[in-house]
Amino acid sequence: MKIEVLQEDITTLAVDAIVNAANKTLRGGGGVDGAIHRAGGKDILEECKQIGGCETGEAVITTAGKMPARHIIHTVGPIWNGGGQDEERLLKNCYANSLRLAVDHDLQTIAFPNIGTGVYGFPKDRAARIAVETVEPFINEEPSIEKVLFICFDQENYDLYAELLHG
Ligand code: AR6
Repeated sequence: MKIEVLQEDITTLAVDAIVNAANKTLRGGGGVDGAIHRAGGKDILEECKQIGGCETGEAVITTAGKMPARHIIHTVGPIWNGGGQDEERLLKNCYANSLRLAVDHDLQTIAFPNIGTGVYGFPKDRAARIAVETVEPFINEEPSIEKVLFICFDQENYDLYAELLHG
C-alpha cells in the first residue's frame, strides 16, 4: 500500500516532506502551522518571508529546519464558508499542487495533515473524501511517489480515513 493512515504529531516524522496547513501570509499561526514553526525553528519563517505568500489551493516549499523531515510543503486550505465558494475544488488543489511540487523536487515520501479541518472549519468527512479521491489516483499514475501518509491528529479524522481506505 502506498497510502497509510497514522495518528501522530506530524513534526516528528522523518519523511521527505511534511505538508503544512498554512495561511496566505506564510507567517505562521495556530494548529499544525504553529506546531511546525515551533518544532522547526526560526529559519523556516525566514524562508517563508523570502517567498512572500501563497494563494489558497497553491503550495510552496521550504526546508524543515530542526525537524527530522527534509522539507516542508506549505499549502493554504480554503476557509469553509458553507461550500458555495469553491471550497471543495480549492481543497483538492491543495493536495494535487502539493504532490506536484513533491514530484518536481524528487520527493518520494510525503505526510499530509488534515488540511482545512481545524481553524478553517472544513467538514471533516468531506475533507477526508476529497483528500483520498485526489491523492489515490495521483500516486497510482506517478511512480516516483513511494508513500503518502495521512496524519490524523484527532480520533474523528483517523476513523474517517481508516473507513475510507480500509472499509
Ligand atoms: N500534527 C498533525 N496534525 C495536527 C497537529 C500536529 N502537530 N496539530 C494540529 N493538527 P489547522 P486549517 C491537525 O487548524 O484548518 C493556522 O492558524 C488539527 O487537528 O492546523 O487548515 C494557519 O496559520 C486539524 O485536524 O489548519 C491558518 O491560519 C488539522 O491539523 C489556519 O490555522 C488542520 O487544522 C489553517 O487552518
